[in-house]
Amino acid sequence: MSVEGYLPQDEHFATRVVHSGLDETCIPHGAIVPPITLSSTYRMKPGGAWDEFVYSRLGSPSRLIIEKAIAKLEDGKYGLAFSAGLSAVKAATMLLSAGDHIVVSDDVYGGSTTLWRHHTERTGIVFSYVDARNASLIESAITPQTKMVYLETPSNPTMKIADLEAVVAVCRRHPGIITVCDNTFMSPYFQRPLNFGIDIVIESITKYLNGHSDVVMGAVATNREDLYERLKLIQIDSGMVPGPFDCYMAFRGMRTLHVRMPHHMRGALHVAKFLEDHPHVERVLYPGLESHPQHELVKRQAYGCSGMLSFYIRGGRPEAMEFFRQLKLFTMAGSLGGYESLAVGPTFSTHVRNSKEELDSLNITGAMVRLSIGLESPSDLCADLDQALRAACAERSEGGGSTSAAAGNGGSAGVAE
Ligand code: P1T
Repeated sequence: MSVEGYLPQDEHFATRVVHSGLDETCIPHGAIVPPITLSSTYRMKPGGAWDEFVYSRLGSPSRLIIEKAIAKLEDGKYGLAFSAGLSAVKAATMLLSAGDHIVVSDDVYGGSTTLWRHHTERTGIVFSYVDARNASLIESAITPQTKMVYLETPSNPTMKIADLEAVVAVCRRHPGIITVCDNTFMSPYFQRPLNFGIDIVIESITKYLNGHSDVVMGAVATNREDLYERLKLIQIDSGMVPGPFDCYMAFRGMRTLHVRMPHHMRGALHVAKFLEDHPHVERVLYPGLESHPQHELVKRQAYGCSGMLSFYIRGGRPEAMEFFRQLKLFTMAGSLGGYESLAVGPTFSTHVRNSKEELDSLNITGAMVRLSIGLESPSDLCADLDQALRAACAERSEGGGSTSAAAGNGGSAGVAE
């Protein structure tokens, strides 16, 4: 289903979601649903050779299914599944060696920067963070040692958009640079970066691809055989592989990606417009809104926008904390992309280990709220946000600025039911 004004959706995408991944190797006995193959090891033939599978870390029928499906959904030739989204992030940077330089968009998932700062930098890989909204800043940061440019678009949680075509054009002027794009916030339903010449796409399957908040898993997809071969070795040599049950669950969740995503967008747009007009909201960040500074760009490179949005509550951290306490339908929790709506403050969740200076420079403040809009009725979500905002902000201004412990304990003072 195409969204007006955005790239026209591939009319065969839904069929790929429903059918990709399966062949006779993986579904014996004519079963429609693939079995979960639990075996950790596989029998050798009498001569000492193996058939397709050897040992589960190296590959298993359950994993192969999802890897084939991911490749198809990303418009790629190759897919690889990992034990977590962060394992896929780790695998991409394991392509680099000591002395190599990587240019990263300045606002990426805090877990990715934590991984790099605590575990990757000391291996001798040098990181530069730049505002990837401007491709020329990326170009200025490139040195003879630069081997990778790493993007997240939209970024988590400030929703900045990188111009995929422009970044790829810059990198092609510097042969040897591998371009990577974390596509988790969009999912392949709304954005397929390989079509813009990006070399490696990363997905946290945990999010939209699985869609049910009950699996942690990641993936990479690529069109480049050389990168696939290297990433495959990293995958099997590091052991960052998902188990068969998780593969089954994620594959099952993935089959309805095209049904869920338009509803996430519809809900998020409804909520974003509602928040934009709300007296207790300072600013809304949603690329699907006309007011988003890069709305035209996102329409040129995506098929729509997902259910992810952020906003700044009028006031500061105390108002935000009271707002979280007052929510009834939204659950205060990290993660995203499930059928249920979640709300979280990046400063105490996704970016809890980033420095204050870094958060300040990215405008990730205590007043920032990030929402993952689920599949509930949008009007019910707006009603919940409205009552929580009014309770948090109106009550504080009436009460002279002190947080109401009574309301936090479930009292109803100032809450419009
Ligand atoms: O949690 P895991 O499956 O390892 O995925 C890591 C990851 C990678 N990339 C992006 C853009 C992400 O948002 C994440 C995980 N993010 C959250 C848990 C979160 O609440 O934002």
